[in-house]
Amino acid sequence: HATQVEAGTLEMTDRHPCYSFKAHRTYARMHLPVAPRCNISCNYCNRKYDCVNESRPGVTSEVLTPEAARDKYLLVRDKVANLSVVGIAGPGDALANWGSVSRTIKLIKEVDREVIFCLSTNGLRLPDYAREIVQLGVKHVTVTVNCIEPDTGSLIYKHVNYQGRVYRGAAGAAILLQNQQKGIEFLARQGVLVKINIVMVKGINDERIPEVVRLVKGLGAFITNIMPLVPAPGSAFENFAPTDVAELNRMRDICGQDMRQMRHCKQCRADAIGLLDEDRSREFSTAGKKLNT
Ligand code: CLF
Ligand code: SF4
Repeated sequence: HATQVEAGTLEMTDRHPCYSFKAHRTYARMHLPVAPRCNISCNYCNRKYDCVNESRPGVTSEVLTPEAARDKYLLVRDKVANLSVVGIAGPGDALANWGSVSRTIKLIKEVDREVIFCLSTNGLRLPDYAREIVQLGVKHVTVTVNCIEPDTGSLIYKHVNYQGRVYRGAAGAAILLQNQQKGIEFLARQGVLVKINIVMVKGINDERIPEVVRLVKGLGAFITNIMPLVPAPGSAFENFAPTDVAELNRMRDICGQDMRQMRHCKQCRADAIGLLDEDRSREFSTAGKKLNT
């Protein structure tokens, strides 16, 4: 599909440190940890830590109310140069906490018309909230898509909690994958720039990543970010080897023939602040503590 992206959105993207390689040494992002709960269970996740889809394990962060998040934004905006993006990336899933997340966005919009909002989600609830995301003017959404068929999904997702029921194995994965795909297509058609994060896990989904990339390209996604597995202590994948960097880069090269690739991801904390290369979260944290890094 031809994605209808407005010129204004592309201008914003030039100031987005994750979507634009050029921007990442100049423009800073701030994550607001307003999303504590999650509605699925990824085998690479340990719930004590931040959402691994978007952030690295081994650190935990405070959780803020929407009002406290706005106040923190105002404080940080005055101290961090070129702060262009407010992202919501956990510690759980942005759409499993949509009340707090949408309220946070509204409160910040009341005090700042310029800032770019960015959301990261597993995509389960996209069919429910994609329309509201668009109405709020959010133009940058990341969805983590690790596979496109339920059998592989059953190796990655323990369960999916949907409409009051828990679905396990391939049945749960089928719901998740279908909702992800529907949501990505809807957002892309509405001119949202959708980034797809893919966690590369050897022996589980690695060989089929090119198929994932081709599918999401067809749905209108803007860029893919193939990320290494960082085995989280206490997760089902804790004894897996971290993804080999050479293999990761080879996969990015292969997929780069089909689709724009992000290669400068830092697997940030859910409360990260600053340039991607210089996390200043501790400077502004009231409760965040490092656990075991
Ligand atoms: Fe944050 Fe993610 Fe938005 Fe960036 S992070 S919600 S798109 S503003 Fe960026 Fe960090 Fe990688 Fe994410 S470097 S983990 S890709
Ligand atoms: Fe953990 Fe994120 Fe997966 Fe939820 S979506 S289980 S927080 S890695």
